[in-house]
Amino acid sequence: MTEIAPTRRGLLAGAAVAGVAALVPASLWRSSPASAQPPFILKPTPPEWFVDHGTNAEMLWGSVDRRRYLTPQSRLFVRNHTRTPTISRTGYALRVYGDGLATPRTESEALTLTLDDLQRLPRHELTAAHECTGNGRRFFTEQQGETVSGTPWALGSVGTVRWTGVRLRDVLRRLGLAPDAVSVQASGLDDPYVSGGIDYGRVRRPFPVAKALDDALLAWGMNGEELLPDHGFPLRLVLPGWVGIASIKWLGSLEVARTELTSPWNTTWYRMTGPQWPADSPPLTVNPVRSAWELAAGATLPSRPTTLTGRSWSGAGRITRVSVSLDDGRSWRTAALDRRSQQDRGWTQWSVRCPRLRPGARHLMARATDEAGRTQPLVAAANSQGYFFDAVVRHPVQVAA
Ligand SMILES: Nc1nc2c(c(=O)[nH]1)N[C@H]1C(S)=C(S)[C@@H](COP(=O)(O)O)O[C@H]1N2
Ligand SMILES: [Mo]
Repeated sequence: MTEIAPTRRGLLAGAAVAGVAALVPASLWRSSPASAQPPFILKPTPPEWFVDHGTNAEMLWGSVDRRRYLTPQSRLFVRNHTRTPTISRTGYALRVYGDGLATPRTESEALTLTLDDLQRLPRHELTAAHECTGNGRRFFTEQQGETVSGTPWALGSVGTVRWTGVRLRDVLRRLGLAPDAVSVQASGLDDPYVSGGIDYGRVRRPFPVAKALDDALLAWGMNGEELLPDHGFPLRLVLPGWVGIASIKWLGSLEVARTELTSPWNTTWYRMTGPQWPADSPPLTVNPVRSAWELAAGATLPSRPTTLTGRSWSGAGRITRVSVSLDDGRSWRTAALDRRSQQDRGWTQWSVRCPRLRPGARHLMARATDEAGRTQPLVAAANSQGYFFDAVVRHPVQVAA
């Protein structure tokens, strides 16, 4: 991969030429029979590392290596609405269109950018937490007795990875943005999503141009490797700090518009819904604060003094404080913050020296505060789709005799 910045002309010329000839093979665009069939996920997901949730796979916190800051791609959770598509690098091109371009283009007139085009732009790397909106969902039921829909994740639909790619603002500035562009819609190349007999079309979600011009990334690499098919090969969008759904995998197109775009992924799903919420609650964006112990649920701890570790993260920036309780919330102490990413978008690793404990069952609890001043609550805000479980999780352990 080259680190040398291309000339402006290089990309523009390439894009313009490709724009005429729509280089994406028709097979990628034809809508396919949409009921997902296994295998949903292509990488190995052995039960020592993952919980199988059908089209999704959850990382087991008990399998996390405390010496490693980054989540290896092989260990990262997978969240698929249908199944991982196999896309070849040679046939691939990103399509960009819409009336928000300086020179408006319809979808059939889209500019197309190959990976080579993108890789000639200034390369950017970013370490950030990556997390599903529904992470922790099962605790709405387990801790709060609430019924919610969706994948019953414990806390394992999260990781911290180092993305490699190009800033979306560098791409949009080169293509030329209309001064009044407001919205960008990203669409994936995976099968259309069908649920309850309704075909919702390709997985897609709009986001503000302001985010596109701030820190959005078009990523082709993770932790120095090329993306695995399950994580979006050959190219995905990354909206750092935002809900996982914002980071569209297998990125097929970007529509740039002068009006607000919508999709079911910001109107029906990924908003707070239920009796407590207004009908026009906004699409979810910045992830909340959460914490996890690097232990399996029900893990056995020695009764002798030991060091326990965990991680906390927030979509809004760095973690400033972590309090832990080793006695079901009766007393709290401050954990040592051991390691975080220099860019402050990744999680913080912490540890606590645990004294000799009485044998038997107990719960560990961890509660973090971020630099935006947000502290994890003891009860998460109820919502029918089980998003944003940010409350302190009661982690069951057994202290050995
Ligand atoms: N095209 C497409 N992009 C997608 C999804 C999908 O199903 N299709 N799932 C989204 C959701 S809900 C999440 S949490 C993240 C998961 O990314 P990962 O599987 O690489 O961990 O991808 C997002 N991007
Ligand atoms: Mo998600």
